[in-house]
Amino acid sequence: MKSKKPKKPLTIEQKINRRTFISFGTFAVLSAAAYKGWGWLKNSPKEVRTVTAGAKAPLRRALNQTELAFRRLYSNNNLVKTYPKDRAAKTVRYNSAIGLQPKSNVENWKLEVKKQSGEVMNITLDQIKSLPKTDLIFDFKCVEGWDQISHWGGVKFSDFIEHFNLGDQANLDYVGMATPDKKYYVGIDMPSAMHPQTLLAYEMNDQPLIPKHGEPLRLIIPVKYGIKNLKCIGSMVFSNQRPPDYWAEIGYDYYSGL
Ligand SMILES: Nc1nc2c(c(=O)[nH]1)N[C@H]1C(S)=C(S)[C@@H](COP(=O)(O)O)O[C@H]1N2
Ligand SMILES: [Mo]
Repeated sequence: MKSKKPKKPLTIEQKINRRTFISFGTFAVLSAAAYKGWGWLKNSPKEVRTVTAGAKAPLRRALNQTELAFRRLYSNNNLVKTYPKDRAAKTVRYNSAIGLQPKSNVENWKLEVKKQSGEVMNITLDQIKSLPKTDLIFDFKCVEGWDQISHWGGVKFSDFIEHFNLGDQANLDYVGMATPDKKYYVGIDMPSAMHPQTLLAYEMNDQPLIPKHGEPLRLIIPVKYGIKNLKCIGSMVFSNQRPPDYWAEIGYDYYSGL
């Protein structure tokens, strides 16, 4: 057997060259992989346009997985932080008015509730006001970047469900809500709707809601961004499919959780 030639120690320059080679080599391989990955994503089909739109299918899959992970992490046992009444803003910010009625129409207002079977219930404001009232003072957050501590009063969505014997409907995956003219609409996953701090609110700062804040009844759902807090609810629908959602249709996150 041939004896092994004793290795000559590398000179400093050789060492540097070798390192440089390895670094550049690694960089080239990773770049190629990134480029290929990008190409794959670029050429992959877009999601089927339904209630969400605009994302590549693999990205939507990833987003939906992320949503699931967050849903599991933030169960209904987690309460949003609340504040004493004196911290609530006296002048409450007002933001956007899609679907709000030009003329106040409280006298004729009714909440239309559509069950999965197609059966429709019409509920009056007085019926809703006859349920126990819950007050909530929390930090309302809009995706546009502002937040404000505000004070709302109304009926817990979960109390509403119980009182009107809608328990079977609450076993479905989603509830959709829309303004009377259907111009603004949101879809809410049932666990968030049934969260103990979700309200069908008819008061702000102990006063009946004024038109620009959603008279006579609005959704206050502190586990979501402002976009989901529909002002002026006209109808409600229960289903296992995602109900249409105004902002999700133009690319915002369907879940919009905090
Ligand atoms: N009907 C209706 N509800 C709506 C909106 C809207 O344009 N129309 N805007 C949403 C957004 S983006 C926010 S931040 C809040 C703002 O509620 P506020 O005007 O009472 O502050 O309402 C939400 N609910
Ligand atoms: Mo918003």
